[in-house]
Amino acid sequence: MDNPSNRLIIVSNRLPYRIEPDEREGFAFTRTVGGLVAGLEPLHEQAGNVWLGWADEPAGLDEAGRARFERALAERSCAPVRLDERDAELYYEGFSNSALWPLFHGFPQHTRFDEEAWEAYVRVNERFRDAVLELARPGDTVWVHDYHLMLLPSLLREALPNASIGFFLHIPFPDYETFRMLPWRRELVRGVLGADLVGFHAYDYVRHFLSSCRRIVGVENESGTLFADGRLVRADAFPLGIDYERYRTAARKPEVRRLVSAFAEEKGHEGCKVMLSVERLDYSKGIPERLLAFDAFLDRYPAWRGRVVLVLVTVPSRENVASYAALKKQVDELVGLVNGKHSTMDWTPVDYYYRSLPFDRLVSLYAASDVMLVTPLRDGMNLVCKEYLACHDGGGGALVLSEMAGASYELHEALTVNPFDLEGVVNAMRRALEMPPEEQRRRNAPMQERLARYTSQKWAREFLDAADEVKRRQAGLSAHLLGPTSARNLLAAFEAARRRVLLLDYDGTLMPFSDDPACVAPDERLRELLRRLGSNPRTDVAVVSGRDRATLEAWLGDLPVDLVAEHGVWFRGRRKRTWTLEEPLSAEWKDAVRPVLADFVDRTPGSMLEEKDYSLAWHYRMCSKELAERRVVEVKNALGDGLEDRGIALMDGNKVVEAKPRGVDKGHAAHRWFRDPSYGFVLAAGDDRTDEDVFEAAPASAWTVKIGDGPTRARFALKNAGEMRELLEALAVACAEEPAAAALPAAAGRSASRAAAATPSRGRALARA
Ligand code: GDG
Repeated sequence: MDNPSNRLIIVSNRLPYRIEPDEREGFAFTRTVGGLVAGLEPLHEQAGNVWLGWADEPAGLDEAGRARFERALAERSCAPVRLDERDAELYYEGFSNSALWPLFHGFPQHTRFDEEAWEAYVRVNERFRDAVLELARPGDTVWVHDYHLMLLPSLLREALPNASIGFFLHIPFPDYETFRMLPWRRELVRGVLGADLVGFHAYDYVRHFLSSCRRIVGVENESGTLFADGRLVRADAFPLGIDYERYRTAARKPEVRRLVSAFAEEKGHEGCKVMLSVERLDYSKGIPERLLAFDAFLDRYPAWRGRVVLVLVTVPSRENVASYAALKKQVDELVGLVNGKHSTMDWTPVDYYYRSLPFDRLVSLYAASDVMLVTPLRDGMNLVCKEYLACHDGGGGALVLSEMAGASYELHEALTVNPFDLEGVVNAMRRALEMPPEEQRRRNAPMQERLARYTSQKWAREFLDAADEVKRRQAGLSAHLLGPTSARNLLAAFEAARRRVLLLDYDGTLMPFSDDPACVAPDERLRELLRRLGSNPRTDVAVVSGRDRATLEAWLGDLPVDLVAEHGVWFRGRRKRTWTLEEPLSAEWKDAVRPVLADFVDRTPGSMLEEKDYSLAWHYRMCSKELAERRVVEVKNALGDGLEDRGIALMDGNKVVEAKPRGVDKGHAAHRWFRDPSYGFVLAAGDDRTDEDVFEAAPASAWTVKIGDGPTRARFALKNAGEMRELLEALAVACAEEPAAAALPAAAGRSASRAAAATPSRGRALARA
């Protein structure tokens, strides 16, 4: 976003305008208020930036009216996404607000999982993708908002691999135990991981998200940095603020002060205090619980009867969702109950409104209220409490705030309550009503200072700066990736060499990982590829693996390739086809180690023991990371000293600890080829810790390639096994183009560019060239 010609495309479910029918024009636009809009408004107003969201055309417009409508949208830099009516209903009410909203807020009883609604959610996310693609230009930043569009980042990523894409979730991200109830949990996590930067209101939500990434799709993180499909992604907390100045100044406007006085006169007669609550009518906001607490308060402290009014403003919301209609009925009844029970001839305890208020009216209510009750059962952030404080800048006011709102992380000077603890809420109501003005100011001042500093505008700026930073870090990393130039050079070196050797790890390099190691038999395409490369008279191929020899033989034994099993214990040449021990070894030690590892398998659900001829491997790919980390230390402590005396070493691999004879490693095994000077081209590729031994042992001129992310001694990196496959395909194509008498160095001088031009399916790494 540093370059002003690069635009920001803001994408959210709705546009920042309410579009309503209007008799004269056919439609009327009203700016919606709220934190999201306030934060993004200044950015949206910058030339070129666009806001994209679902907006239906008002009914009954003629052609001229429709043209006027389009113009009105364009003048406001808005791009509408039109949705099929049935899809819109299923996506919005059926999935977003009946599955995601309740589950993410911890209300499984209101959660409905419906396959048809999910399918509509997918379709609508795709519809949004198409709309963004129509607009997006190279260099644009796309910022996707909220739970309605969790698939959009990865849908966009597929189409625009290098685009800058941010995602912000405005609601809580639930803990793993809750999130995993979703039948489509994998798709949603994957969907979000298409972004470069994933933002949440609070660090706890970041933690939960990272935990789901790890446990659901196996993507680990290091302090919030993840590698998803080889691409760096960051997840972090960006607590949304408010447009502080807007509320502060509004509360001082003469017309608002007049409303405040009128209100105070009406409600505050004879010293009657006002407690206020304002929110959308939503079960997450804890409205019935608040009413019950108020009822209990009036029972417990009768002296307050007639001296306090609860002004309860509930804004209509999602009325077509059944649980919301039921809540409306419940709140109506409770208000009736409390008023029926406590009212007197000249005092009604609950002043209840079911409507949205104009901005000035809302601000005057904030300013006139002695106590603000914000007691949601769960709330991503909650802006109302922040707005209340802004309207009391320089004055008093007491804020009762739920610990379950994201805002409570920042506003700890408020009277914080557990909204499920009725007694606690009752006590907080009393303390707030009786709080001396001096204490009110002392508590509010530091909160107001922070809110005035970290505004919604600052929030937006920080998010976009952080997204830029991710792009810079990605660029730094890709310098190491095998880019087009290096790929061209590699191919040229391959073609030029009279003899060449390819040393290839198996798991994670030739085949992607699977939870079950037995399930990664080579597919026919891979076998064919190895056959083509291995049959080339100038090319030797060796699969250098930690696998046992029986498996390697069953999967690859008929191919013209050398095999190394158990990290170098066994060698099997392509011609003799018999296994030989690289050096004499003993397996007696296994009897002592086996029961110890078996014990760890029993104590660590999801782990398993693999027995090979000369090694024992304890795999923990399927275990929870926290537990595995502890157990790895314990395994090493339990085995450590005793093993050393027997000449056995413990080796860390990819989600595996392996006990094996010391000195046996892939690096030693690779010397067989490295010491042969006739190889003019050496390629060694692997993804694991154990492949680092090969990279270390390789001659400086070798093309060492690490598959995946993380620190490595290899000179180059490819993102995943898929890209490795593409590289091998390109080499196989180059082999096929060589003349039949290819054993001769005749082809050595051929230019790589000619080969590159002749090989259309060279794979992405090379195709970029
Ligand atoms: C979601 C998350 C997160 C309310 N009544 C009236 C009115 N409002 C305005 C408030 C405030 C906004 O609506 C409500 O924002 P909240 O943050 O309190 O709650 P949600 O609508 O649930 O918003 C929430 C937020 O997204 C932003 O990320 O904080 O956790 O649930 O700005 O002032 N405005 C007017 N009349 C009303 O009657 N004019």
